[in-house]
Amino acid sequence: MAVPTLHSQRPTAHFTAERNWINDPNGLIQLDSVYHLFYQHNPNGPFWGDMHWGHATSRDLVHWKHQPLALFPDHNYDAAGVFSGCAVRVGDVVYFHYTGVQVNTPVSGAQGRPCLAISRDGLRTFEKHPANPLVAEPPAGVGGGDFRDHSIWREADGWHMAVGASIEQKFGAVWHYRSDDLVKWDDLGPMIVDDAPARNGQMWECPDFFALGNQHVLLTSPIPLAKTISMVGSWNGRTFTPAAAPRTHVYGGCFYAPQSFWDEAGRRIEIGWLWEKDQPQNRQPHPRGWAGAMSLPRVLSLADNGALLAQPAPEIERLRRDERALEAATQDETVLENIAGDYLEMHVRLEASAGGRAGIAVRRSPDGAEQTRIICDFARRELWVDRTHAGSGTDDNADPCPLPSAGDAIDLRILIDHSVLEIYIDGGRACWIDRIYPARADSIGVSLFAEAGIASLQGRAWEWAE
Ligand code: DQQ
Repeated sequence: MAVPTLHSQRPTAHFTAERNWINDPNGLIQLDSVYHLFYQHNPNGPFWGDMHWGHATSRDLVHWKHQPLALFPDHNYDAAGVFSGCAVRVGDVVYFHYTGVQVNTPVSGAQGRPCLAISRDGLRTFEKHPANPLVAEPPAGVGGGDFRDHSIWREADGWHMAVGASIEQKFGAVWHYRSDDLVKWDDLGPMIVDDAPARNGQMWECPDFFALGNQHVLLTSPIPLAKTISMVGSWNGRTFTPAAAPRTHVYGGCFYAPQSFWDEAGRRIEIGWLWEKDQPQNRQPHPRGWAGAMSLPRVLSLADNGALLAQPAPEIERLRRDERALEAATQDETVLENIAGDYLEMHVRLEASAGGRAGIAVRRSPDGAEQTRIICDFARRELWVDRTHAGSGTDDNADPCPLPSAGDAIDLRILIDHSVLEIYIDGGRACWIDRIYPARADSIGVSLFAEAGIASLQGRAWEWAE
């Protein structure tokens, strides 16, 4: 077998900026078959700050083309940053609601207000609206630094907007507005206020709210949890009532601030920001010169039992080359002979003897000194990624992911794109996304291991190529 080329730590199927910093996806929309990804971007350095909106386009959700910067902090009301927001289309006109930050200090926080930019020429130019900021003050009880990020949808009675908020800097909340023209917004009060800040955080950033099947879904990224939570529930036009306590949307501790949109094929597609784990201080320049990646585009759906499912968009399968069968068993560890690399995909069924503990090591050096271990503990009923020997970067003790199904076998779809590892469990019923930075050029091996009992796996694997 040919030795695969070792690429850099920069992912290629996952979007990154050519240089400098990126965070949240913004303004996701498909227009005349072209997908548009806008994103939080500091064009002046590989660290968080000076927020603009970057812009990229794709025809297949796999290959992205960089476009000129879309939104600049060039007005008094957004001088301290063009923060996150969304896009909606009315005929040929696209409306971008974003958070204009006038002042951003550690003391007063980001003084965010809903603002609007409009594109009338197929997303080439963007005009800020003269009525900005569209909402002059945050609602009473919501601090000025705790009011930002937008999700907009249409109902029979007009446009609705959700804004991320906190009540008294204690309870996560989402504020609700309604409009006839996307410019003048009426305050309808909170659509949800959380009452469990110890579990669900204190400020709900980046709400993403949408109908899915006969349910409604709310995704939000609470401060200080550093992760996204999901809720499925019911909507009465004024308030959202989750059917159950919020769930961790993606495990692994680097996926944040996702946004989703309906594409022209009627799919709800989500993209989230993946931060770097080898640069904990996001205000320091990253030595690589670029920082931040987007997750693969993920199709959201509901399972028969109402659980939220996420699966990579099928377009990703176009990267597959040279399908091969995988089959192995071990009481200890066995290196898989017919798959290796830093740009590949495996889809396997992993099985352990009753109550065993087994897993798959990826980005593994031949001597095993460097490796990233995906571990399934069928007794504790948990999966996690052990990054202790994965290379550089912090091991931030991300919470383990509860196994979504019963039994001593699990379906794992593992996608490796250089420094990004995405793992889809049991058909997207759970997901772990991680960042890994092996130092060694020969850390490309894959092994099956058993830590307790016997392990076996069966499945298929592909190297990826553009
Ligand atoms: N990122 C943006 C904010 C948002 C935060 C600023 C979440 O609008 O609340 O870059 O990562």
